[in-house]
Parts: sequence; structure tokens; C-alpha cells
Amino acid sequence: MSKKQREKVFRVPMFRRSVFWGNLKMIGKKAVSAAVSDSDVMMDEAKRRESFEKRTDESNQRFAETFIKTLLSCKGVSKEVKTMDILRLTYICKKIFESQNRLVEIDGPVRICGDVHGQFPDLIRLFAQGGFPPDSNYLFLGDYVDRGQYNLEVILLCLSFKARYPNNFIMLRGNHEMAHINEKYGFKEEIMTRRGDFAIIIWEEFSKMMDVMPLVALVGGRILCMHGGLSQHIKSLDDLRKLKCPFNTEDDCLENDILWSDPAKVSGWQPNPRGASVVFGETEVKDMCKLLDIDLIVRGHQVVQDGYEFFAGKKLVTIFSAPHYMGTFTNSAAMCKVSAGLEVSFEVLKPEDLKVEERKMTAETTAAEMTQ
Ligand SMILES: [Mn+2]
Repeated sequence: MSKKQREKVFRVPMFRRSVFWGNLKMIGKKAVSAAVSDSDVMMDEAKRRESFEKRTDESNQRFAETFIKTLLSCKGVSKEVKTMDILRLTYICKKIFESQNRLVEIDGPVRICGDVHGQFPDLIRLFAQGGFPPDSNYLFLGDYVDRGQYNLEVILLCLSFKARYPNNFIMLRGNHEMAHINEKYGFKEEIMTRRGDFAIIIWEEFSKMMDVMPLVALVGGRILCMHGGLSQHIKSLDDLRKLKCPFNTEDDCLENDILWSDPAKVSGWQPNPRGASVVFGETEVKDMCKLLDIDLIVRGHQVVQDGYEFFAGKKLVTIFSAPHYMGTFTNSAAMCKVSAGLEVSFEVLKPEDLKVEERKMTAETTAAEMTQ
């Protein structure tokens, strides 16, 4: 397929929210009644693996393209998302994550996005603003799932971009990409509600894939990116190249700090009020930049009013990409745009694009219709 044709297939001309919301309802309904095929293969992990291993890279790429088209065009009406396809996509991405480095080293240009938390229409708005892959490269900082209402659509669209463009679409792990967290905050419940008999297998396969997602990325050798923040266990970039995978999510360890820690107006490393990991002050940020010889730390994990917020004399920036977070905040969403020459700028989606009340109502109506 020529580049021109491919762009034509993936380009979504303009995000029209009424049409989109309408179509989204249909995906939800269809997913609930998703037809089941190959049920014995689906039930047996060894048989599943055998059937997925047989597929060529070309076949997997075509599969990912179809998945992207289904999710973007919202033709969920005629092209329902089958359980077997979800399992295949998680399998393909697990293999990709395992084959890539623990510290993902990439160059600009790239757009860095923070937490999305199941807000699928807003994820589409981000892509509409920044350019749909492969027109732009992306680096997501984790927390695709939980809290929001379209966790499945968000994680599936991101994974299908990952499967199709493994080197240009980077997905880091957030603290919600952990089974013991997302069984409490919405993702597991959404799967159980929407996916019927095979729901638990789907959730387990998502969990196995999440266990091997990378935790850190380095852009142009100068910009360090992660979901939560720093750790006093980081002594060199090599420590980040040797991160454990998978790791014990119960441990007080470097890996958990990267997923959980926060910057705060404190001195030194202090216990985190979240009850997990630590908070760290401006001095720790500046010292870490010197130690690792980097210019900037980009992280997500906290809602910030303007979508981005600097800390420690612009040595650290928090990015949050779920506008109107949970329908209760009035925050903007932002993307951090890094050029080929590593210049940093921000693209902001302001809340006025969609009034809070209007948005809340639509979301509630949609949710009600989906569970009928
Ligand atoms: Mn988080």
C-alpha cells in the first residue's frame, strides 16, 4: 500500500463530537454481545499461543491496520471487536514490549502525552490535534485505563497503533497498568460488564501484557520520561537500562518509585501521602539532571489545571492529557511537543471546547444506554 493510500485510510477529517458520541454508543452495544468463535482455542492458553505464533509479521500488521480502522471509523456496527482479536492484539504487543529495551531511547520529533484514563473521545481529540499516527510520533506516559468510561477503546486503539508502528508509537506503563490497581478502579469492572463469558481471560491477558511494558524513555539522550517520577535508587542511566521486568509490584523498589512518586515542595525524599513510594523536592530534581546529564524530566500521574506544569526551574514538567478529568475537574489537557532539535513546546486542549455540564450529560446518557 502506498503512503498516500495509507494516509487516506487513517485520516479522520475532523472530529465531530455528536457523530462520534453516537457511533461510540454502537461500539459499546456491539461489544457487549460480541460473537464468540474458536471458543476452545480461546480457553486454552497454549493453543492460543500456538495459533498466534503461526501468524507472520505482515499478517499482524494488516490485523493491526484493520483494528485501527474499526476503532477510528466506529464501524463497530458491522465490524465488532471479537474476543479472539483482543487476545491476539495483547499477545502481539506483549512480544513487542519484550523485544524492546527497558529504557526506550528515541529521537525527536515526538509528542509526549500524559494520563488518558479511559477518556476515548478526548484521546481522539488529541490525535486530531497532533496528527494521527504515522503522521506524528507519540510517547504516552501511562494510565490509559481506570476512572474513565472507555478504557477498552483507549487501550485497544493505543495497542493497535503500537502493533502497527512499534518504533514510532511508544507506550510506557503507568501505576494503573497493574492488575491489583485496575481491578479496583474501573478497568476490570468494565471488561466484566462488557465482554461476557471470556471477560476474565481478557483481563488476565491484558495484565500479562502490562507486566512487560517499559517504564522509562529517553528522548534525544536529554529528556527523561516516566509516569510517576524519580527514585533515590537511580544512580545512573544504566540503572534504568537494567530495570527488572516483570517486577514485584508490592516491593519498595526503583521500579515502583518510577510508577508512583511525585514532585512536591519538600526537601529530600519523603513518604508519599498516596501511601506508596516517595515525594521529592526541587533539589532532588536538579541533582538528578546533573547526575544523569539530562535537561528535562517529563512525567504524568497528577492532574494539573493547564494540562502542563513546570517544577524545579523548568527541569521537570507534569503532563496530563485527560481534560475535564472524571467529569468533575475543569482542567485542560496538554501534549508536550519535542522537535527534532529537542525544542520543547506545548499544545493545549482547553476545556471550553466542550462545556462541562454538556459533557457530563452526554457521558451519563451514553453509559446508561451501553449497559441496557
Ligand atoms: Mn498515575
